[in-house]
Amino acid sequence: MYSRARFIMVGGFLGAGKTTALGALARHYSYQGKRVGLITNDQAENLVDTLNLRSQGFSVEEIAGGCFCCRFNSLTEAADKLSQEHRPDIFLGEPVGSCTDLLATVAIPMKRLYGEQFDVAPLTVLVDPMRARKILTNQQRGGFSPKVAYIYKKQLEEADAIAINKSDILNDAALSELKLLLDDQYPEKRVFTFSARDGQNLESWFDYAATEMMDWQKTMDMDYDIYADGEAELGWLNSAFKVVADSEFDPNRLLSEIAGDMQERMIKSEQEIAHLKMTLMSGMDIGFISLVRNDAVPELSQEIQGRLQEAEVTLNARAHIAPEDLQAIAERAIANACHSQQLKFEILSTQAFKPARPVPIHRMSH
Ligand SMILES: Nc1nc2c(ncn2[C@@H]2O[C@H](COP(=O)(O)OP(=O)(O)OP(=O)(O)O)[C@@H](O)[C@H]2O)c(=O)[nH]1
Ligand SMILES: [Mg+2]
Repeated sequence: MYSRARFIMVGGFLGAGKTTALGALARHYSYQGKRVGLITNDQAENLVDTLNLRSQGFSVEEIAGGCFCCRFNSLTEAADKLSQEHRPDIFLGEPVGSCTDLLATVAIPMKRLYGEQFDVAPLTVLVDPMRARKILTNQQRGGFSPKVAYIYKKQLEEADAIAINKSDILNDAALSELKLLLDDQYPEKRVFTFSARDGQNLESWFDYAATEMMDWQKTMDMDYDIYADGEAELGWLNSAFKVVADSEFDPNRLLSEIAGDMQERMIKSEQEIAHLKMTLMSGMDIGFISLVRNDAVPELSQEIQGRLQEAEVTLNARAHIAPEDLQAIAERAIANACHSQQLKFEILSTQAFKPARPVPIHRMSH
């Protein structure tokens, strides 16, 4: 008889740093000799996050085609698949960044239906401090509509713990201001502050996620009409394309130029980027770039050393814009960046859409 595995979900809005934090959590538990399995999730396939976590050597299952709540059976199937292959002690799940009501639709059903297999950890919700400050102080709701801001705030409301991520970009005054805002609007929540990317101040959160219990008595009202409308105001684009050069090209420049061009066009059309991310792969080489707000700088979180002759790029963009406009902006940016290094490109797949209304398989209270 095996002991129960722990299921840890880390939520938070698009670009808050969930994948980065889950990578750090997975490394931490692996160093302790525990087996870890990760489950990524999106509305469509071809995920930058899956490529990212697999490239770090972790076992990852991807659930595409809807959020955990709408694909609850796929979530448990993914856990079974990981169990057969690796028998993880710890499952780490990353819900879609525009998803909320996770307590009622994922955590409680997991406990009620699969409580013998899984011990469900408390829900930590990460925030990007710049975006949180704008939304909590209502500054044009951080570039988003009231309905998207509703989803953002519901994510925080249902959290057992809120983690202020990216502490490395905050000075002491800004951090105190954000803590006061959270304390005022979400009193009595446990608050962590860390930098998942730099590995700063993570220890107490690692311990919390590994040992504490979820508050099962909490309940949260949800207006599924506002939730669905809010999600439908976001445009989603998952695409993949191939580039080939006659001679060699600079892959980091290609990623930076596409991200920079898309950012300029989004700013010009006054539409807010939620998260634009790309992976460029060629043989064993892999590079990542990410842009989390219109007013941020694209971050090449992993550069490729040297020049390449060909590569495949996976692009995932989520923004407050109509999907067809997002696709047009991406295609223009890809064409321009390829032209600037005289590359030929071929689009391999494109999915551009608004997320469909969430219809949870289960919605339970304790
Ligand atoms: N400065 C800083 N950047 C960070 C930190 N953690 C994550 N990031 C950056 O934030 C960006 C988004 O990080 P992800 O981990 O992909 O965010 P996510 O929440 O998984 O995003 P989605 O899956 O698209 O919702 C990347 O450029 C990361 O490198 C941090 O602690 N400090
Ligand atoms: Mg992610």
